[in-house]
Amino acid sequence: MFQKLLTFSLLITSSLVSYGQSEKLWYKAPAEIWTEALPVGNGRIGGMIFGRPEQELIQLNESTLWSGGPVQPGVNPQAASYLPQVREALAAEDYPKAVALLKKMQGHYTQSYMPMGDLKIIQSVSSPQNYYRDLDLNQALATTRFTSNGVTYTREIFTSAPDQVMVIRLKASKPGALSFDVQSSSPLRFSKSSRGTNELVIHGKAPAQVDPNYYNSPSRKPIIYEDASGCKGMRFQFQVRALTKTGQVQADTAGIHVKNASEVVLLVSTATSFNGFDKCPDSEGKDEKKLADTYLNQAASKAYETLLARHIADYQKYYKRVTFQLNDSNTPSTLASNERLDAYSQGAKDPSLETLYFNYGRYLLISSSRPGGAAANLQGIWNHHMRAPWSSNYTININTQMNYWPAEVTNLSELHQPLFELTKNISKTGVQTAKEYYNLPGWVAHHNSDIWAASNAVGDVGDGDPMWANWNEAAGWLSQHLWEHYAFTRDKKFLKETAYPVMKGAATFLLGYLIEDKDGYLITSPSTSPENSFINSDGKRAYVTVGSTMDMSIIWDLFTNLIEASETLGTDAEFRKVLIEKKKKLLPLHIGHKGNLQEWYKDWEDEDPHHRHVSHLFGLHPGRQISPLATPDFAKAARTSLELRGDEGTGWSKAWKINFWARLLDGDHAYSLIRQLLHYTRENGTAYQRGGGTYPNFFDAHPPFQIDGNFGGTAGMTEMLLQSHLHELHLLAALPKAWSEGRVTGLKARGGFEVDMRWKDGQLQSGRILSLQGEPCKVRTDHPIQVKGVSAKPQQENGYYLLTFPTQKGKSYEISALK
Ligand code: FUC
Repeated sequence: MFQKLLTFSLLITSSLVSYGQSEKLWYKAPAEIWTEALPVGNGRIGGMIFGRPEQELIQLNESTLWSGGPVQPGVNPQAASYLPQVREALAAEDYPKAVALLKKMQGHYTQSYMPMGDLKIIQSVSSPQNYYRDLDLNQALATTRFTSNGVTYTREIFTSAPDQVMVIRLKASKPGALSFDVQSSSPLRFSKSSRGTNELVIHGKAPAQVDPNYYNSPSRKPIIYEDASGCKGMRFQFQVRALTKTGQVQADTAGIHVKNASEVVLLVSTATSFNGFDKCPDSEGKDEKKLADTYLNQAASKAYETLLARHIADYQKYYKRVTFQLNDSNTPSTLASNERLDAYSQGAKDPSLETLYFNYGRYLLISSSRPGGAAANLQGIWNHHMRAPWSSNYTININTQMNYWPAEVTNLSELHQPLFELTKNISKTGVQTAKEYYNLPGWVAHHNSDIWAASNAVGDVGDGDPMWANWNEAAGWLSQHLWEHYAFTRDKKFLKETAYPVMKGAATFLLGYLIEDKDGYLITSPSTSPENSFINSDGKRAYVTVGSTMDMSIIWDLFTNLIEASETLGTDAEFRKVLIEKKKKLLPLHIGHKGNLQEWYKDWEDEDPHHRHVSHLFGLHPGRQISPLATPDFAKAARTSLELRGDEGTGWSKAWKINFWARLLDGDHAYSLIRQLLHYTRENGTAYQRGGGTYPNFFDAHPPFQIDGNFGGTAGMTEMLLQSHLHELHLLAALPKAWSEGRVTGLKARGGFEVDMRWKDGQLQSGRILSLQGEPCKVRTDHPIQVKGVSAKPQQENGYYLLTFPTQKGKSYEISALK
């Protein structure tokens, strides 16, 4: 049938699609597989829409539906006693011994993010024609349309944040021509009931334990529902109600049966019993039934048009803050989004495909991370696997952080909040972990977490490979996000009440953890460089060592931010003094024999020179320790490191490299990585099977699907346009030749600035800087600019122009090229 659809679809496409689209994903055929389906979400409820005429499938998620319950204390009571032995082994360079001992410092694996269920709409459709489906990023609205026997059927789907339901409207162009059945099910344990004449309810239960997909315990099943000892799993409900003024509706446990209607609205309401990271979701859980009922009844009291208008207004409050346009290409309007991506992968120029990807990143963040909700996980909120890749958890040695890179810079600051909440929770379990696993004060976190805010080294006590499991610098990295939120917003209350105590707790652990090396430098021990390995002095592969560059750079970053924070707040002078002293003694960056930035304590060879992690460049991005402007030698070494690593990598690795090259002020190299990240990737291996790319639905292909690449890509594009990590606004910092003409509005810079820019022939023409805090503004440009009403003239410095001017809070400043 789908082949047929493809042929018929050509008839209608040209009238529906505007030239060079950057705000719509659209297709000529329904999704056959998950990575062709289109995501909708309100931060909590997620749906993947397949757009199938006869058997529509909407795969559902709820962001708090995870396996398991609160982290158990006391899993490994002996753990801390191994720390001195690990350190001794490392001092003696006995790496295998250190690894064996470190395995004894692990706890349980994290729990897994669960799928919730499937909603099916079964409609008998003979020979569908004129098929079309899309996802409109401007309105966060998905539409499927087709004709059959002269009737046009239209389905519109959105997930509303203000009304907390998914809304599906089905319409037939001919009165009474709409007949279908709604069915629901769940891959988890569930029972079904019907309510009244028009409702279907799924009552479900998540497992008490789900092991990661890469781990098979010798002693238990990977999915366990009955856990006699611990807390039983989370409950959930999803309810579907059909509302119509026409036709007949009847419900039983087999489904909702609609006959001869003209228009029907289906409301999908969901809730779980999740009640916080430290509450058993069963015995101390919320009343999920009551919650789902309330959302459903409140939404049902509103007309479809009202629900839609409220949804669009809420969504656009975020989405409209930023616009980004590039000089347009000759994209033929008849190409569907997957075909466009394919053509692009083969070298076609399509700037508005790049801005579409940028807009999609913002769409995905607005749809997967809302204040008060769970943080976006490895798959955002969209997952259909029982044992998802890497548990679809919070992988905090890069991935979760990358999810939030676009938050501040693309003016979505509030959406950063779920990560702060997660960080606060981890800082609480992290105190226990610091005590139990290291016998140290403060808090610590390792490379994985989950909705229960796990902070221990994972590995089922001994199974995890310390190469990834025992990396213990996540607290510093997560703390960076708290500081960045302050840096962009200047919200002192947030800095004082939320950020500072968490940052201080992370530093407190580190002050206890750092030890002196033989030269008197402070180093971490044990230490890894996430998931990478080296060839040690005996020619053997090793990966646990001391003082990796990433560890030291994260600590440098944390101490630097904390020193600034305590100065800003005028608190903790004594503690600040300690940080200043210790910061001076941190093991510094080193340049290796290849001219590269050294990744390891010693100048060892890489075991895998093209490894996807580029952890040692943390100081270049997202840190601010290395920059071509402030530390040119280290920036040069970082460049060499990137060249040695090569551009290949997973989706997120390529996305990170866009950010790195942008920070090296090399727009053309960053751009070549955008082209690689947008490499058309198919699940079935038919084409382009190399790592790292973009699926037909524009989800990032690690592969498999992992959302970080989408977010990292959007952030990287922003970093090419505007940088502000060096206490100045660097306009068009890494503009590639391919983006010679364009316009962006609403980007945010540190210090409380909002920036619009218009450029031509690669040069800034005009723009606007809105000062939200009244701080002095220092602007760096390639060519001289002037600010209306400001007499100061730009000063030349190393090929750049610097212009500093005082600003008034709330005032906009017009900028233009100085002719
Ligand atoms: C880390 C990465 C993998 C993947 C996983 C979720 O282990 O090295 O590439 O992104 O996290």
